[in-house]
Amino acid sequence: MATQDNWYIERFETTGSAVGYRVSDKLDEVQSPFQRIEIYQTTDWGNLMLIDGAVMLTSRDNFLYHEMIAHPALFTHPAPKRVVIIGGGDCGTLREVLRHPGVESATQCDIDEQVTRMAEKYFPELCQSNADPRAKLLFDDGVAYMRNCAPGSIDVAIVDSTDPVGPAEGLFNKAFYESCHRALKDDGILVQQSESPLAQLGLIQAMRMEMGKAGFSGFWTLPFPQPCYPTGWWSVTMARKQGGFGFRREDAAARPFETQYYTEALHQGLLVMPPFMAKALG
Ligand code: AG3
Repeated sequence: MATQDNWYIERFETTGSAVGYRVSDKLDEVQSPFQRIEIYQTTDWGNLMLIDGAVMLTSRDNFLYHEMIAHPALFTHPAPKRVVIIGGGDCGTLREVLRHPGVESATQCDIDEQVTRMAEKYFPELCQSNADPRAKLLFDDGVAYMRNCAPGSIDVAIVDSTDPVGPAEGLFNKAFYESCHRALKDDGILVQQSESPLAQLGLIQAMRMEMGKAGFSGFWTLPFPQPCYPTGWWSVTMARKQGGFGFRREDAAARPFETQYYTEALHQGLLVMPPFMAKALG
């Protein structure tokens, strides 16, 4: 809810900090069977989506997150054709994935159809690839979806979830990662949003541990700015069954689509871990 002076503030008790937006209007609110979704119009950041009070995205800065959860993994994989997105109901990740001409199918499985309905209305630019014949939108339990995937059938699995509480809790443990491991081909890649490297290195470490127990052997965490999330700095973590994190640099440089943040040089730089992260993550 917006405060009396028309600022929406998301407070992070554990870090003693907050992120806030001046809002000019409340556009919508729906209580789905899973969560409460609210949409505000802000004075400077376009529309704002909250889920259970947590900022999910703004029109103005979601390109950072969506480019970074999609392109590094897709340019690390030798030839990604079959992509699955768990969560990602706002369709922003799906749009980035479908920019890759080699992708033959991208299936998005979000538990909550209302997130997509709200995105279609208030973030139509994120949904512009939903009618792409390669796109498939499912509204179902992502944990069950991955469990039932044919073994060795997926090139890249992307987990674009909310924080690891509530509906997303089951996406951060060994059982889920085992399903991902089984569903991925041998050269497949799992990539998951992994919260703030400034505030939640312990969580990132725990995720990598659970992924390791599920059979993944290599991990790489990429930090990037994301002003609308706790601490303003965010991360994605990639995991592989085999192989490293060198990427198709030439293909990334020659990408046949525009990006606002991702470049091959930026990606190259992210193969060097900031020392404080290297120290904690090894
Ligand atoms: N997924 C990450 C949301 C986490 C934000 N956490 C918070 N505000 N406390 C966003 C979905 C974008 N496709």
